[in-house]
Amino acid sequence: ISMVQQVRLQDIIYDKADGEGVAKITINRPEKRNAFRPETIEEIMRCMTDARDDPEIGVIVLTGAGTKAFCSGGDQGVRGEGGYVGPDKVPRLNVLDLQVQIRRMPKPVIAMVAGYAVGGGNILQMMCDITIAADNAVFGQTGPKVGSFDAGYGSTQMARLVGQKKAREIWFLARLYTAQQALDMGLINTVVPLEKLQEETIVWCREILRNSPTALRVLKAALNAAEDGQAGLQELGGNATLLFYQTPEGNEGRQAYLEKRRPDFSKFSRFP
Ligand code: 2NE
Repeated sequence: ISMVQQVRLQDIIYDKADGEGVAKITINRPEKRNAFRPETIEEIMRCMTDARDDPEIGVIVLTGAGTKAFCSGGDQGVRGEGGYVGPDKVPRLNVLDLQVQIRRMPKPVIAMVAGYAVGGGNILQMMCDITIAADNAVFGQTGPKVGSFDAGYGSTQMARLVGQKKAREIWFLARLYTAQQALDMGLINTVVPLEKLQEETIVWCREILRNSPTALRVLKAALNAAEDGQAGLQELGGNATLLFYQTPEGNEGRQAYLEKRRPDFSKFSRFP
């Protein structure tokens, strides 16, 4: 039996089970359909950083408490002029930082969606590498109805997932879509009965965890790089450095510097 470590923060729950390799971040504001406020995002980002740094963790699951919602986007009750306002009274759109953090996370992030994934909540599931949805899931953008939009990843990533025509429909009409419709348009990866959602997510996590972590990390960086321009190449390039630092050739340079001698790279082959 693995020990579950659970940390309950103000707006989220963070779970890690010993030896399982999975970290789970649950937005815990079910009375607001798991809408996020600045504190929610700050807490998620803190746990994402912990999961990234923890060598035991190979997959991160992002989800919402209860079965009614994954996340209903920004909490309109704390929306001020210029962003969402927390205890420090500063208006923030820090969900954009979380989107980037998920994008750059060198481990797969899975969205486990029951109920509504709308507005900024739909964008969060789009930023995840894989989305597993329950058959009661509902997806869509409400921004144009409530005077909001995401003209960053919320638009560009959506168009890449579902195509330009469909992305324009989703944003311009602000309709809601069933899990099956979302699957058919390429917005998510699979739909399962609600009562099987956790079980199916664990199956996907375990399959991923059996695979080479380095292969997964470089593949994610490569899939990002094709879309992310200079930032994407920086991420992919960082992986090349990480691998090079593990080679005798890379270490010859460091060793020579420390020994105050000229490096001898002659023994390393020039591959065709
Ligand atoms: C999610 C949805 C469709 C659910 O409908 P339903 O009927 O199941 O629940 P209900 O009764 O609407 O909601 C239950 C409680 O949750 C609150 C509601 O106000 C309600 O509170 P009480 O009346 O019981 O006190 N609630 C739900 N979503 C909330 C939210 N986002 N903010 C604050 N309170 C919320 C339905 O609730 C809905 O349409 N919600 C609003 C979705 C929305 O417009 N989200 C914001 C989009 S903009 C955004 O996320 C964004 C962006 O575009 C760019 C940057 C950053 C963020």
